[in-house]
Amino acid sequence: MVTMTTHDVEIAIVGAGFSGLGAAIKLAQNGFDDYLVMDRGADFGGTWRDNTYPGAACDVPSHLYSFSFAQNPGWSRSYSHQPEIHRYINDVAAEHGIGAKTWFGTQVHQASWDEETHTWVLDIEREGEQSQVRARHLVGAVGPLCEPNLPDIEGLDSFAGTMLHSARWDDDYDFTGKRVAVIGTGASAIQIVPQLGKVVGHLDVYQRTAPWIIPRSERPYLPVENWAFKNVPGLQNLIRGGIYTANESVAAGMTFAPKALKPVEALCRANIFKGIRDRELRARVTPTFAVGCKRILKSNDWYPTLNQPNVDLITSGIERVTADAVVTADGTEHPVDAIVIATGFHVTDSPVFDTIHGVGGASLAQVWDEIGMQGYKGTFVHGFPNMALMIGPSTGLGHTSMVYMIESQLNYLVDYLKTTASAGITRTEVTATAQERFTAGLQHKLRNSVWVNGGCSSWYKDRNGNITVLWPGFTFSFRNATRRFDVEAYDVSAAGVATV
Ligand code: N01
Repeated sequence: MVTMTTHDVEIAIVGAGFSGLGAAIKLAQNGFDDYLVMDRGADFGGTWRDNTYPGAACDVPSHLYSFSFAQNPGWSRSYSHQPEIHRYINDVAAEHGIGAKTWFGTQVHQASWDEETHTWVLDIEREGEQSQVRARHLVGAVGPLCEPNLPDIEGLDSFAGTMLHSARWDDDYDFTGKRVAVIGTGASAIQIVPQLGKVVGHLDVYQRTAPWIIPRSERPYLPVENWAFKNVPGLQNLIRGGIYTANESVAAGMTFAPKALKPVEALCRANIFKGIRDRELRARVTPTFAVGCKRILKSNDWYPTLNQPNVDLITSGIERVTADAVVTADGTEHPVDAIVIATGFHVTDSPVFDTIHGVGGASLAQVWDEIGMQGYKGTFVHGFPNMALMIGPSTGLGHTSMVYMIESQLNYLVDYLKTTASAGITRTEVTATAQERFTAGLQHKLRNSVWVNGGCSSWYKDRNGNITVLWPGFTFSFRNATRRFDVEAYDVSAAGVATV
């Protein structure tokens, strides 16, 4: 009989992107040194490591899209591109020595709650070897945008050319002169298409729903600005604060007063008017839902690319794919050498949910299948003791930096660990009542939001049409809600001892 090696650790962190790295740093800073980070990839960065498609960049300004405790005076542009963000994350990890406690190339196949010992048992595979990690606390930090979603299109499997998902790019594939199809017109596609449009022979862009797009005010920083960011005390904080405040005003429109988004719509319409001369094309790129219902995109080169003679915007739906072509509903065959799938991610139906088993062995997928993706303060889930989910249910944003939300969760996580450690608590489970009340409060706020009433379908909604991904309202209210670990919302006990 083969005995499996078990590694014991106090805190297991799965995922080494912004949130997993942030968790490791905050734990170390607060004296919780017995942690282990695991990630299937080869370095830090998560989504910013995996999304290497041409043009990948952030649509939150650089100074806000970074840790408040690791500000970067050296950002080269007002909006950062993927290689620079990836580098930043790895630099921060190195500065804090997190690599020493991180296992890369490690796939976590399953995580199961062990009621007898009040621990999580993780079945992992590292360098081809199966083993287990046993941890008192589990921090799930894989992020919501990690599992590519392939569209359910007849014949897609039979395509004989090259097929790439935006988040699984092949840097070696040469698009020069090729006939290429891009499926999707979301945040990823609008960055990919202008880059491909420069090199391909012909590009077909398959649009199911036109997105709202505002101009992107990106520019390189001047050396004098970088000098000032580095040397003028408080300047970066001032900039972060300014961007943060401006973004929060959009939150009000999205959640409480959708009419307040009218100026944003006017900006988008002016962007279309300026970018596209052809009336018929203008009509096809003009969205028919309320601005803000889906993520508002930022681009200066999307519309100009659609005007190019080598680019076609195809709005007749895709009927099927053959070995060498995309066939549209109007019966036209569009021959292609490569298909780029930019259809997003499994967010509310992530396969990761099947791999986490809580009390009684029920998986997160089974539990959420019944009640929808819900949790408490975006972090803890009833039925899954001692497990904190970073960017968990109801923490997503349509208007500002996720790093702010992550840092709020980190406050909560650290206070949870301090509270339970000092009281000798080994099992902490949010009560069903606390979770239900919290969820009901969110759904109440959401009922007037543009995400619900804006007339669109989006990845913000689950299969029942409920918004379980987004935080409704201002992010400072999430910061306030997570400032202190409110142990009274939890059932707590110590190993071998009844509920205390
Ligand atoms: O994915 P999406 P994404 N046939 O789900 C279409 C973040 N991000 O990867 O709108 C044809 O938004 C779908 O059409 P429709 C950001 O949070 C950020 O682009 O459903 N089309 C849509 O057009 C973002 O929101 C950045 O009708 C199909 C597209 O595919 C999130 O990641 C950059 C289809 C999917 O859009 C996801 O963005 C990139 C089908 N069967 C990503 N199925 C920045 O910071 C889907 N579609 C800039």
